[in-house]
Formats: sequence, structure tokens, C-alpha cells
Amino acid sequence: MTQLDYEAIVVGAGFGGLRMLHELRELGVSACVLEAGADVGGTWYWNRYPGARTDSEAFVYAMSFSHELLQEWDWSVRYPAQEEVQRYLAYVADRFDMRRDIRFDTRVVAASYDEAANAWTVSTQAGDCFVCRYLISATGLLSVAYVPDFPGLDRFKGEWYLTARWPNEGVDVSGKRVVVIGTGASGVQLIPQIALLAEHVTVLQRTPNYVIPARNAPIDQAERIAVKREYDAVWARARAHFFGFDMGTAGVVAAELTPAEQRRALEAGWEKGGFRFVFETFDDMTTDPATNELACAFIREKIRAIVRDRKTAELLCPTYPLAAKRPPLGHGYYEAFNRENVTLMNVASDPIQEITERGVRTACAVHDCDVVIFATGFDAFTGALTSIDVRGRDGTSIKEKWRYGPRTFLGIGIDGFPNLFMISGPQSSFANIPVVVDYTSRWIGRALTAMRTAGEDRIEATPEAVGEWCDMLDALMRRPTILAQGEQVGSWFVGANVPGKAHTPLFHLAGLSAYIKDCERVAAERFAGFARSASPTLAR
Ligand code: NA7
Repeated sequence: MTQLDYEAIVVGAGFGGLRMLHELRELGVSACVLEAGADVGGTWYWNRYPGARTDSEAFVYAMSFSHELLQEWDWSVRYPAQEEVQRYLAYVADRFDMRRDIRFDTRVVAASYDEAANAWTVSTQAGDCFVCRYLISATGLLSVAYVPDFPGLDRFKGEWYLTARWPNEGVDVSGKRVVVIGTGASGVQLIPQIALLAEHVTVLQRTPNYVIPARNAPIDQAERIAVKREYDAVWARARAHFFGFDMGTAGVVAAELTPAEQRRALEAGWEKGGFRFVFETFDDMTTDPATNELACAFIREKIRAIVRDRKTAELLCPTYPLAAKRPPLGHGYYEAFNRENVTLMNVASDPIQEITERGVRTACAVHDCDVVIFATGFDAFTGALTSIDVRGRDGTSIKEKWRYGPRTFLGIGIDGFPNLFMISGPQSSFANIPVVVDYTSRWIGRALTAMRTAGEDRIEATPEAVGEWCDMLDALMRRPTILAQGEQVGSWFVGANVPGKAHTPLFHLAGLSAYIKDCERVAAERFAGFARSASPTLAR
């Protein structure tokens, strides 16, 4: 008989882990959350760099499981800053007395499944071991930072930081010369803020992005009241949306409009800002290449109108389709390049060679500096699980199993790894995260309930279901869509941003609504594709 410490262990106390803990409590499942950080927050705990804020609109960047919580929390602005989201998640944890079930400063380093005991043993960096029946990974899709292996970093005499591991106490860049490497969503948020304080900021850009103005603004009380009154409908719309947003459609495709009408629509979308530009301007912006190019040309025109230096403006203009890389939202990004103290350098044509004692050396230039900031992205979706030594039924590790890319069923289960569930796992949905994790947590809860009703305690994705799911995702990636072009432009969502990583679709490219339909079909068919059984009863 194996003694269980908990029925379920959840790894990670960000949005996903907190949501899952709530679900487990509702089901009466004893659970513990193991969290590497010193507080809740996940992404929001670690990414404290200046300028960090949501790219999702505040009203749907929230937990939807409690009507009371939705009514009592007031977001201040349309795109809340890191500090506000962190404060919100701390509030959720306190409001629902979650901290008593969370062990902080506890990094999970290994987990192995024992078939005879039908139990997982979870080991931590500090040397503790916990035994549980169900292991639920809520480790986040963008949690393991990717730092290119530039030679010489250890020689650098200045300070260096990762946006994804920003020190709690902050960094003082006043009067310093700063080099920023990376112009994805993190770099785009950071650069205008750093530029306000630093003596000089040199931005090393490899690929320009289409940066859409966020149009951040305070939320007024009338809007707040209106949303709170109809929150159920807000969530229903978000679950039905491609990216989990409460957004409508344009109701029109570009070809139905005259050039003058197209122009007016683009200007209106640009004024609304954020992802509304993508989803509410034309319904075919991410599906029809001609419409996509219309939007791309429009943004390039805006860049040239904002950025005064012609050479800099041209360097900032992308040439690939909009949405082949995840477009960041800007808060004065292009405007920052009009400052005297900001310089843009092209490290696509002149790549970074090494970090020296004094700064960053490219093939043709030396950028002396006091501070280097790496905003170089993440080992997305798979990095968190493959950096833990997770071993399944026959001792195979996830790292070995996923050598050629992740293989899962629904992004929730893996064959050979019984009773392991993933929230926001690879091959699930990439959309507005609170909506995704709410859905997957509830889905896992439904699976556990079905098992309990049937007197079962073991569930495992079948190899056939995993094979079919992978084939379906591959087929989606082979379709001639804009998202599927991510591989050519080095997008993280197909693993193409990390050298040596397998290029496979890391999420369900057909959108959240399609993903939910697939999961619902599986649930309706009594969790078909998962083998379920009862093991000899274990003592607790
Ligand atoms: P991203 O979007 O992956 O951006 C990483 C940036 O770092 C990107 O501009 C990369 O250029 C750049 N990078 C990476 N390696 C190098 C090297 N070797 N040399 C120069 N530049 C390099 O990560 P973020 O953290 O900004 O955003 C991730 C997600 O978080 C975002 O999509 C949102 O969903 C939230 P590249 O484009 O590869 O040429």
C-alpha cells in the first residue's frame, strides 16, 4: 500500500494553477500546488520588467469561476500593468484562501509514475518528495526563458538581465547605456520605458514586428457597470472567439469594399487599437493573403508616418504577413525611435558575434554599454515540462518522448503518462490564457468526476488518439493559412525560435472555439481516446 500525500499535485501557481486548485477543491480532491516562485502569479511574478502589461483586454483577463469575484474586482485600465495583474492574482489567492494549499519557493525537478502503486512521486529541488495520484502541470506556455548562446557573457563587466526574470527590486538604468536584444512583445513593451531613463538605448533587432497601438486608457465606471451586468454573455462570446477575446467580427471581407471604404475601415481599426485591428477590421485579415497584405501595407505606412528617420523607419517595416509572428501591442513603441537617445541596429544583416567585457560585438560594430537586456523569448509550450525529469509508465522521460516535438491528446494527456494532465499544454489552444485555463481545468474536473462515478482512478491517453491528434495538427499546419507560415519567419508557436528545436505545431491552429469543440466531442463520447481503469485501492 502506498501512502498518498495528496490526491492531486498541481505544478505552478499562475492563472492555470490557481484555477485548477479551485476546481479540485470544488470536487473535494485533496490538492497541493508546488510553485517555484515566492508568490502566486506565474508569468506575472517573473516578468516584472518596466512596461510589462497584458495584451488582452482587462475584463476577460480574469478568473470567470466566481460571480462575486467578477463583481468585486475593478480593473483600472484596458491593459493592466504587471503590478496590477500580480495584485489581482494575489487577491484571488487570498479571497479563496488558496495559499494554505500552495508551497512557495518549491521548484519541481522530477516526477515519476509508479505503475504498481498507480501514483506519481514528485521531487523538489530542496530534496522533498510528495506522492500523489494525479499530477497536473500548470507550468505555463511561456515560462522557460530562451537566451541565445552568445559567447563571452561571463566576461561582461556590466549588468545583464532577462525580461523574463526581472529582479523584484527593479533595475536602475538612469544615466546608463543600455543594449536591448529582441523586439518581440517583451522588447516592444520594455524599450519605450527604458528609453525614458537610460542615457542611451541601442536596440538590436533581428526581425521587425507589426506593432499595433494598444490605445490603453482608464476604464470608466459606466463601462465597468455595463460589463459586470452582462458578464455571462461576455464569457460566452470569449469562448466562441478564435483567440478567446470578447470581440465581434467586422461582418465584411475586404473585397466587398471599395478602396476608400477599405481605407476608412483600416483607419477605424487602427484607432480602436489592440487585437480589434486584426479581428474587427475585415473578417479575412488572417485568411486571405490579399487582405492581409492590405493591412501590412497600411501598418508600414503608419510606421513611415510616425518614425522620422527614414532608414530607421524602413528597418522597422516587416515584409512577412501580419500574424505569421504573434503581433505585439505597442505603447509608444514606434514613437520611441524618434528620441535622440534610441538607436535601432539591424542584427539580421550584421549578427551578434559575442558579448565582450564592454558590450555587444556584431560582425561590423561594437556596442559598448553598461547594461544588456535579453528580451529573447521563451522555449515555448514544451520547455517547462522537458526541463523537469518527468518519467512515465515505462521510465521513458517526456524529454525523450518529445525529441521530435510534443505528442499529446488534446494537449491534455500523453500516452505512457497515466494520470498526468496538462493545462495550457503543448498542442492545446493558444488564446487569451484565462479563458483557456478555465476551460481545460473544468474539462479535467469533468474527467475526474466521470472516473469517480465509474469507480476508476487511472486515465491515460491512447497512442491511437495521440497519433490522430498529431496528424490533425500537422494537417492544420499544412493548410495555406497565415498562421501556418510561422515556421518560415521563426515563430515560437511552431518551435522555430529556438535553434535545434523540432518544428511542429505547438498549438491547435484552428483557434479556441474549434479546440473547445474537439474537447467537447471527446467528453460527450465518455472521454473516448483515454483508457480508464481502476487500480487496487490505495491507503491514504
Ligand atoms: P519573442 O516574441 O520570441 O521575441 C524574442 C525576440 O528575441 C525576437 O525579436 C527575436 O528575433 C529575438 N532574438 C532571439 N534570438 C536572437 C538572436 N540570436 N539574435 C538577435 N535577436 C534574437 O519573445 P517575447 O518575450 O518578446 O514574447 C513572447 C510572447 O510573450 C509573445 O508572443 C506574447 O504572446 C507574450 P527574431 O524574431 O527571432 O528574429
